[in-house]
Amino acid sequence: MNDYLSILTHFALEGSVKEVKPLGNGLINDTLLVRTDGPDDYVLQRINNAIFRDVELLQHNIDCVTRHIRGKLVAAGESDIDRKVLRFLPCRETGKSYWSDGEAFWRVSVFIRDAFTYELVNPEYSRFAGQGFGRFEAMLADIPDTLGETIPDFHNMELRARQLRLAVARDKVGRMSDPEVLSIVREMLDNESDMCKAEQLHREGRLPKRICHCDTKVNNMLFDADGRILCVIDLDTVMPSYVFSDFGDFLRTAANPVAEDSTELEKIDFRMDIFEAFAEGYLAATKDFLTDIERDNLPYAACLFPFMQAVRFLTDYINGDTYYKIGYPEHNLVRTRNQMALWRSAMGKRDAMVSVISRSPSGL
Ligand code: GN1
Ligand code: MG
Repeated sequence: MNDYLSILTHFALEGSVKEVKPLGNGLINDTLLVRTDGPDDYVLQRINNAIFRDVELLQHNIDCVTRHIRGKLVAAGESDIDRKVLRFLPCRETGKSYWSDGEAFWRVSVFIRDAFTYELVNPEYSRFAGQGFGRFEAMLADIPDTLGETIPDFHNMELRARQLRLAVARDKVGRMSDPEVLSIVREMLDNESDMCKAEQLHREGRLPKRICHCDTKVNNMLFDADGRILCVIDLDTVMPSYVFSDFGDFLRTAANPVAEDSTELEKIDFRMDIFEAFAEGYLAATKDFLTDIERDNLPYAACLFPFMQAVRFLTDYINGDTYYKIGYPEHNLVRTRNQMALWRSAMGKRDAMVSVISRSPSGL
């Protein structure tokens, strides 16, 4: 607590701190809730600068995005804006939106009151989420600033496949001797070229990069008590990417009836009702900018993300668990099995997804 208090002295909090406790279940940063006796509580985060190597760029992206969205909300006459876009406190000494002692990097944002996160959503909430992410992308379509890639090639499937092959070749901790691992690797490599379609389209000049959130998992979204989306949180990965990122990553978490590390594989079934509702909300909100190629490939995006996530989890497992936080030694393998089961289920419904998209009114 004392360490946290001394970090917090670098930010102009209102009120005095009553309690600091862990918040959420992110796999990358350390996140804490700071309760005060003032009007607001706060979120204190230690930015994982082993993963986000350019914190200056990361915070630049976040500053630009939150400023731009705030401006749009003000112009639209929205109320309750502090619950609809994140607000970061400036560092007292530098005025920047983070503080560093040269080693660790910290930032503080205002905690959004009366907001709920979900691990599972129903179709109604899924439609709101589709609108919410679609609007997020639409609002950022005219951002005047140049944003950088906070993790270069973050959702580049070709790169993720190369990283898997490298991990397999090095086999640093001997996990390739497990026949199950080998067989999953084979299945992944057999499907590599289909799943790398986005990079191919991009090279052909047929698929643009736009500013996307890139971590639209369902628990990165805040809903109000009526189930309407308030805002999206966890903006570290907001960067230029394909729209597939936001569409695919939401469904990866929301259309899975169980958590991404559940061992109840028999319950995994890619939920078409969630897909349909999300697609409807998303297509309505993005109709002014989405191209035909982007729209027609949304079913591919829904398959790509469980696949890419499985490749990333398995790569980390083979590398000896250096990237994702784990709770037990097999955690990344368990996550891999889960995401592969979801991917197989989604692949079986790919044609059905294509029909949903093609009969969608905003798709005409
Ligand atoms: C990481 O930190 P968290 O849990 O929001 C990861 C995402 C993965 C996700 C899997 C920077 O996000 O890409 O989809 O874990 N973020 C980064 O749960 O790698
Ligand atoms: Mg995240």
